[in-house]
Amino acid sequence: MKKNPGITNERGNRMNKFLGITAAVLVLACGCVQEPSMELIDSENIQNLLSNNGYVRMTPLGGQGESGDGEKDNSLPEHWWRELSNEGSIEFYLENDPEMGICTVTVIRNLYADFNIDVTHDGVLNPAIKPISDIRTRRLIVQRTGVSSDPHGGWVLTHITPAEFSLNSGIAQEVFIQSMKVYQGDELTWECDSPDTFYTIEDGLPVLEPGILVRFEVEVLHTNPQYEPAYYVFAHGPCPIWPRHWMNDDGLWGDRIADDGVYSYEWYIEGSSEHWFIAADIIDADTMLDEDENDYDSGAWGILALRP
Ligand SMILES: [Ca+2]
Ligand SMILES: [Ca+2]
Ligand SMILES: [Ca+2]
Ligand SMILES: [Ca+2]
Repeated sequence: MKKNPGITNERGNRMNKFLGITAAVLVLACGCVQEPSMELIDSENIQNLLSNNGYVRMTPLGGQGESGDGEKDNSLPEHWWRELSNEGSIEFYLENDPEMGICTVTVIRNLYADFNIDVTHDGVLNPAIKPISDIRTRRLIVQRTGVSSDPHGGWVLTHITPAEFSLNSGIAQEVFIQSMKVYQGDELTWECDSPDTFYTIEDGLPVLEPGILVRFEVEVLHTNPQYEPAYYVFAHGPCPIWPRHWMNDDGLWGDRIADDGVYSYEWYIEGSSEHWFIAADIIDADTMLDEDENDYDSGAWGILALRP
């Protein structure tokens, strides 16, 4: 009922479109850049700028969290967590010729991980593993603001999109994030309704101030719901105790309206957290209800946050 159900095709077309463009421009693989002993060309400077940049990197959705404590929802596993096993090389796609002094770059990374899931509520940690093969996509804008003798040939990073996690396993993805909103009280302080939206790294990212009460609201889509509930939604970020928390649409724990399709999690920003980003994560109930089937199905958006 949210937006258009043809989103999968639309995304596929978008990917084909930019791959088509970039094939004609330039494809760079990480790890092959020369030391700056000689003057680098723009594409090399851009790759060097982005290779170790904190805005390009983002931790995958690992870490522990609330996972069916028997009070909120018995159908959730006793434990579940993701464990990264291998990150593929970073691929940079320059979407236009950097000659003009401004360039949009798509950064793609393949992630291989284990989905550890323990559905037997026996007080014993006895998980099985489902394989995860994901692709993480983020777009960035870089600009040449200085001269060629400046660091990275004068290129600086100015904008980023959220990172989008999609399945790359051959399994049809049925669950998608549709929007993310951050509130302080009744004030909407940050929002995103497309992973193609660019935000300035200067002041366009969500600002998470330690000790401040924030509410994260997320809308989602399941294209083929089979169970009730059909999916589970989680927040990741600088949260108390765990970096991952269950989001609810029950009208409770900060959720303003029950059953309106808006999932919420409200918390005081944990200043000691190492997780200085905010992510929304949906997992198909089909994935969560058994340990045996190779059916990992999840989608997520994540955005880095600013700390005042
Ligand atoms: Ca168990
Ligand atoms: Ca709600
Ligand atoms: Ca299943
Ligand atoms: Ca599925």
